[in-house]
Parts: sequence; structure tokens; C-alpha cells
Amino acid sequence: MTPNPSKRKRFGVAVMAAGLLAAAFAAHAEKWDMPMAYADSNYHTQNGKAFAEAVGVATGGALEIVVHGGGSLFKGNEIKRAVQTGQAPIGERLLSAHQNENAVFGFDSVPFLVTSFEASEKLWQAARPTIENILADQNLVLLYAVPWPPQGMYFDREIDAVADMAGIKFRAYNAATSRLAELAGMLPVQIEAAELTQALATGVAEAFISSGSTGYDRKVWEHLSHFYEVNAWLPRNYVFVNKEAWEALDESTRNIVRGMAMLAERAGTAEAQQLSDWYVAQLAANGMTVQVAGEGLRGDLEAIGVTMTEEWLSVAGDEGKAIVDAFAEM
Ligand code: PCA
Repeated sequence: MTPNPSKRKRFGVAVMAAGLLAAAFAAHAEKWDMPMAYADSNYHTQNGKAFAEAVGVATGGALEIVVHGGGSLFKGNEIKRAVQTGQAPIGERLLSAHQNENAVFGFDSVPFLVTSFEASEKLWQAARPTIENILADQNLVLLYAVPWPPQGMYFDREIDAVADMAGIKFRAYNAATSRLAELAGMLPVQIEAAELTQALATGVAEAFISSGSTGYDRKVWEHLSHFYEVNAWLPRNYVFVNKEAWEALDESTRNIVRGMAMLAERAGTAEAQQLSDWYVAQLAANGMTVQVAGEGLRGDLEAIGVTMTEEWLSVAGDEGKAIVDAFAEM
């Protein structure tokens, strides 16, 4: 059926009138593009869109945030720089992806430091002021952070011990995942989630560590057969703003954005927790063998975890130690 052109025109006029009206209320309407790296359908991206919409409503249209998901505006590994330099005023990125520039950013990828959402929340409260300060020195304002579900390991075969991993090409998403691969005798290759399906299809990667969420988003059952629940850690995505763009907002707008960011952090965290088991169930429903890592494998990974924890503490210095100490006291 072809749409009625006269109706379309009337609709167009109405939309234009509404637009003029909104513009009259928000005399200095500001538009922010917000690059996000993960799939449009992913809860992080959906939560970012809800945040953007809430800011639009609460500011009466004075600040319009437009989310670009799936790495469509900037790729994951370009987003921080884009926001630092003002090419984008706001963006979202995996926080631990920056641990090669400052080890402290890897606080949420220390193996077995936290293995549950509850502990992850405490660790975030312990780390947040330090992360906020480091970002402030980099021309960035932290708004909110939302965890991924616990990390497990994906393979194309049964794995009973770390010895079974020798020589496997392992997709990494930060320095910790690369180091884990090395210590397990695998070959790490850094790949964004957006390119993961392609990497598995072409054999560039044969295994990886991630949440059930990313396995589900990437339909990983098309390429891999086994998922081992390890609960190695719960990494976070964070949303941040360019400092000049932030300071250009008036105070009441900044307060609204802060308020909506608090809600987004709560809502996104609740969503992650709610979906966590469902994602893993979907892996099984699509034919994968899903199991808790066996005792042998678990023991081997814990030994690697001890090494990685020592290494992280030594490079993350006093700031890193202060986070772990503050967390231990919570
Ligand atoms: N998904 C992201 C990071 C952690 C996760 O669960 C990824 O695999 O890129």
C-alpha cells in the first residue's frame, strides 16, 4: 500500500509546528551525539537511550542526546579520544579498555576479586572517587557506570584444564583478558565486540571470555560449542562527558543530567542482574553445552588469577591498593 501523500504532508506540517513550539520553549536547545560501542539491542545501549530520552523530557528539550549504538559513529576503541577532544560531547566505553594507559582502570577486571553483582556494586563504590579524579585530569566528567554480567569462557571444544587451551586464538577486550590468554598459553588478539562474530567466522579468534550477554548478542552458538561459567569478574561500561561541553551547560541542566545519570546507573544495573541468567539460558537453548567450570579448570584459573592480582597490584600502585583496601572494609 502506498502512503497517502496528502496525509503525509499534513503530518509533516504538524511535526514542524511541534518542533517550532519545542524550540521556542528551549531557546538554546543543545544537541549531543552519544556514541556507544555495543549492539543496539543490548541493555547498555537501551539504557543509554532511556537516559537520553529522560534528559530530553526533564530539560524540556533544552538538551537533546542522540545515541548512536553499535560503534556506528565511533568504534569502541575511538570513543574515549573522541570525547576527550570534543569530537563527541558524550560517549560510553568499557572502562577497563583503558587499563593499558592507567592500570587503575582495570580495577574491575582483577580475577575473582568480585564474582557477584552485590560485590561488584561495593567495589564500584570503593573505586568511583578515584576513577572520577583520573577522568577529570583527562578532561572528562564521569556520569554513570553499569556492569556486565559475570565473565565466563567460550570455546569450540570441551576444556577440562588450562593445559587444554594451548595455542588457541583468544579474543581479548582489555589488557587483563590478553594477560589471561598469555598465562593460559593462548594467543591473544584484541577485537571489539562489534567485530567478534566476523572474527569467529573467519577463525581470527577461536575462544574468548565475556558475559552471557555478549555471547547472546553475537549469536556465538553459530561458531562455538561450549560455555564455562567462571564468574571471573564483572567489568563495567561508563558514560562520560567532555569537560568543556559539561561546563557549557547551565547549572540546572547539569543537575538534571546528574539526576538522570543516577537513575540510569540504578536501572541499568538492575537490568544486568535480571537478564544475567536468562542470557546463559539462551546459550543452552541454542545448543551450546553450558556448565560451571569443573574443579580442575577452576583451580588452574584461580592460580592464574593469583598471578594477575599480584601483577595488577604492583602496577596500579597506591591508588589501586587503596581501592582494594576500601572494598575489603565495606
Ligand atoms: N561484554 C563486553 C565486555 C564484557 C562483556 O561482558 C565484550 O565482550 O566486549
